[in-house]
Amino acid sequence: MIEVIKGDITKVHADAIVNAANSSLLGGGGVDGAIHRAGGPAILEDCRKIRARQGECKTGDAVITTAGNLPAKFVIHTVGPVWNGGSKNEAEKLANCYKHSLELAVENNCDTVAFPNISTGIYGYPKDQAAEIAVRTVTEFLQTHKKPTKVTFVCFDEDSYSIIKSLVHH
Ligand code: AR6
Repeated sequence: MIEVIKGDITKVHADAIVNAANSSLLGGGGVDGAIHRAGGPAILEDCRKIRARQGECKTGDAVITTAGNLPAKFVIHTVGPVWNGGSKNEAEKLANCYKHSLELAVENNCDTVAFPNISTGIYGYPKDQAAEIAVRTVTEFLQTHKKPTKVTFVCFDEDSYSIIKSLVHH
């Protein structure tokens, strides 16, 4: 099932929450900053280990770490595309963020996963187009996999909340 809520993802009790990170995996502003602040240094420590092992995280890919002090068990860090007008494969890259995050959640036995609205803040992806991709990709995944059983879209602002909500209830 898909649930849509308005709020702060750092407060959500899901098996995994997803972070809208950047390729460095070393933190930033927006939801990334909030997750590292609330989760504490254990998350950054894991991110550094991943970087040492594989280097940067490519756009559309995802990696998993501890959730530190957060109520979630894991944080899945995915790197959304920067909006560049739409002709730079942004849509495919954004869909990959959702798909790869869900695959990683399944590999780690996560039954509940919470997503922020990836790329729609600092990276400038138009909210309506991003929402359509998010809802379509998650819906397809849930239809073709047994797990996770619940995906929550955690919307920080009223606009994103009403856009996602209208797409999910069709
Ligand atoms: N809980 C849920 N959603 C949030 C929260 C929160 N606590 N805080 C912000 N949002 P953004 P991006 C929403 O900018 O566009 C960082 O510097 C926000 O309103 O966090 O993918 C990274 O390091 C928006 O709807 O991520 C990267 O450099 C959504 O989260 C860059 O920003 C995503 O906004 C990534 O940019």
